[in-house]
Amino acid sequence: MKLLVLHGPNLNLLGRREPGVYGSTSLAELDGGLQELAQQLGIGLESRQSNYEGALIDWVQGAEGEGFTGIVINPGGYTHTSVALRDAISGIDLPVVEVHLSNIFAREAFRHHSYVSPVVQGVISGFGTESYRLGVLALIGRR
Ligand code: CA2
Repeated sequence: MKLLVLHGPNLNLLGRREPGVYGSTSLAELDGGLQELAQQLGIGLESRQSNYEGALIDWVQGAEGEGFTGIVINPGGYTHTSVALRDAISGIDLPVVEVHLSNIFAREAFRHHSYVSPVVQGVISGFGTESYRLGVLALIGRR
């Protein structure tokens, strides 16, 4: 089992801006923690971040060919705008879990709709960096 973790736009700023909303953990710390979790679980895991919609789409499209068995994705702002990312996810056979640091339903109305949610296995939103860990556990079938 080898999981791909994808972080969308602006998540490279994690821990450096808006700690009240997104927490004070940096992206490197978050990815380090996920790497540790993967080692404990005996699975492979690789994290990638991009501010570019096309890069995320290319990674989703290529995931199966690269040997990944599932994807945990935080699409960031593209959650609420990207038909193209949704189409890419719906076009692959791998299980995908959508995660969000914040509870998108407790925020502005424009964040309540996700183009991605209908084509993923499930959504985890509002648990900070723990959302990603829960996403990994969900994909390997552990609760
Ligand atoms: O809660 C989440 O994880 C979001 O996907 C984060 C997105 C936002 O557009 C979604 O509605 C919910 C924004 C990511 C921006 O990340 C930042 C992190 C630190 C400082 C500034 C932005």
